[in-house]
Order: sequence, then structure tokens, then C-alpha cells
Amino acid sequence: MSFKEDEQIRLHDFEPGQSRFREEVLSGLLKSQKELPCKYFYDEKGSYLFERICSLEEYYIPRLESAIMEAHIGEMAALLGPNVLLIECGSGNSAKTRILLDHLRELAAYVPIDISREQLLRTTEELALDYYGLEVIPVCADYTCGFELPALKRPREREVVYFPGSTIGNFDPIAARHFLERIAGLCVPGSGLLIGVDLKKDPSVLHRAYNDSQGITAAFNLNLLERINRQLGYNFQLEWFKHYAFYNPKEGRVEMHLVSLREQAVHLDNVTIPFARGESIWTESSYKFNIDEFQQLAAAAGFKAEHTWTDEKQWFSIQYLVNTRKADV
Ligand code: AVJ
Repeated sequence: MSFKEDEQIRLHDFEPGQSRFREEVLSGLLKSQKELPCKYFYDEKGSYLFERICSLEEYYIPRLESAIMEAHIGEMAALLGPNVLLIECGSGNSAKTRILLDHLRELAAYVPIDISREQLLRTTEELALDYYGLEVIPVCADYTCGFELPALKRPREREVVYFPGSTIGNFDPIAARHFLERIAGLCVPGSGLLIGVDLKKDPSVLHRAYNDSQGITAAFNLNLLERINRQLGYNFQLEWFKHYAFYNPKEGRVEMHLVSLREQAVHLDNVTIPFARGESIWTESSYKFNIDEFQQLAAAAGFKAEHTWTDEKQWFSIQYLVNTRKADV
């Protein structure tokens, strides 16, 4: 991984390169249950499709999360306190973050971290125009791996990591704990984590959210194969793979797969990847939690639950947790 710092926009660039993408795709496709990492959904087209998912009636997450933020922002700002360094993992277009940027007092700086460089740069430019005087330091990185926090102009009292959208649900439980431990290690004790966590609910609601009637989620899922064809030179035939998503109650997660509709083979250079009819590539898990389940997971990583906000139906939660561990980086 190389580090390049662009003087003008101060982009801190740890973007995973093409060779890493190639390795992760190939090793996933060689497993007996084929899988692909969901972080690669978000190329230019994937980010656009995800934004369209976020405006769907069936995909309740962004709507409920924004409503919870708006209803409780005063209380949140008071809990987070002044002179915060706000760090966001997977910032995307930073839409929800604006509520925080509008209300936090004497913000020390904002560090958006995202794997999608184009969107990160575009968003940084927009924020610089809209929030004059705010130091915004974009970091292009796969936040599931390592990255360093950039140096800041202004002193800060504490760090707050903002991790909205229930993206934590994309990690399996062990990886989620490791991720939370890494976050705890990044921050001084007393620092916080403001995190959006999707809750367990009627599975038919979940089913609709990941099987929308306009087929946007299906297009989002299939775009991963399109991207792999385009960037890595594979020859997936998109019409012979079908989006398949379902809630697995035993594991407490929505699983997204791409199912092969016939026996076929996909080629890359001298590698042949055979598919049986009905065989799937597992492309994403979205774990759903009960509030106490999530708090136990966070406690194992050193976080103490301070406050939980939910919507009326208790479909979604935003939780503020405080780091009780000593910093080790
Ligand atoms: C942004 C990762 C939280 O898992 O619900 C939306 C992505 N996948 N529809 C999720 C997604 C299918 C989303 N996250």
C-alpha cells in the first residue's frame, strides 16, 4: 500500500490498488462457497446505484436514521461535547454528516474516510464550500485495514468516530469485534463512537428492503460482476447470474448472493472458475441486532454504551458508546 499526499486537497491516499482487488476476487472465487468482498460494490456506478437504493421507500434505513438524527441532534451534540475531531468511516456523500457538522460546537476537524476516491474528493470540495473555516482532511482507505490519522491544525479534546448506515452489519461477528477494537485503539480513552445499528424485525420488512420492486438492489449486486469484468478482464455473463437476497434468522443476517442460472465457466488468463447450475457467489451479509446484543459486542471491544436512540417502531438505532480502553496507537 503506498502513501501519497496531495498538497492541494491534502488527500491521504491508502486506496487499495488493482493488484489487491485482483487477489481478493480470485481467492474469493476459489472458495467452496464462492464469495466476493462487498466493499467492492462502490465504484462510480455502484455508488450511484447505492444512492438510488437509499431513496427507495422499501429501504427504510437512511430515512429512519436521518429522522432519528434530526429528532435528537441537540442531545447528541451535548453528549459529544466541543472540540471534537469527527472521523467518519465510509463517508460516501456525507449527507447525514451535515446534521452533525451543523450542530457540533467548535469542531476541531472532519476526517472522512472512504474507499471510493472520486466520491471522496467531490464531497470534500462540496463541504469546503459549505463549511467555510472547517478543516476537512479526506483519507482514501479501506478502513477495514490499517490507516493513519492525519495531523491537524487545531487541538482537539477527543475523537468521535461516526459510523452510520449500519455498515457495521457487513462484518461477521468476529470481524466486527476486531473493527471495534481497532477503533478503540485509534482514540484516546473517553472518545466516542456514534454508530447506526439496524435492528432485528419482521423478516418480511427486511426481505422487501433487499428485494426492491424496481430491481435497483439487483442491479447494485450485479454491478459487482460488471466491475470485475471491466477492471480485471473476467468474462462473467451477467444475464446468467441472478440477484438473490434473504433473511437468515438463525444467523441474524440478510444474505445477498448471485446465483448461477446454468452450468457455466468464467475465465481469467489461465484460470477457469466453474459454476454448477444453482451455485451462488455470496456477495454481502447485513447483520441485524437487538440493542443489548450490539452493546455486548461493543463491550467486548472496550466500549461502554452511553445512550441509544431509536425510532417509534424500533427498526433502527443510533448508539453512542464511549471508549474505556487505553489508547495503544
Ligand atoms: C450500506 C452496507 C449498510 O447492508 O444494508 C443496501 C448496503 N446492500 N442494499 C446494507 C446494501 C443492499 C447496506 N450498507
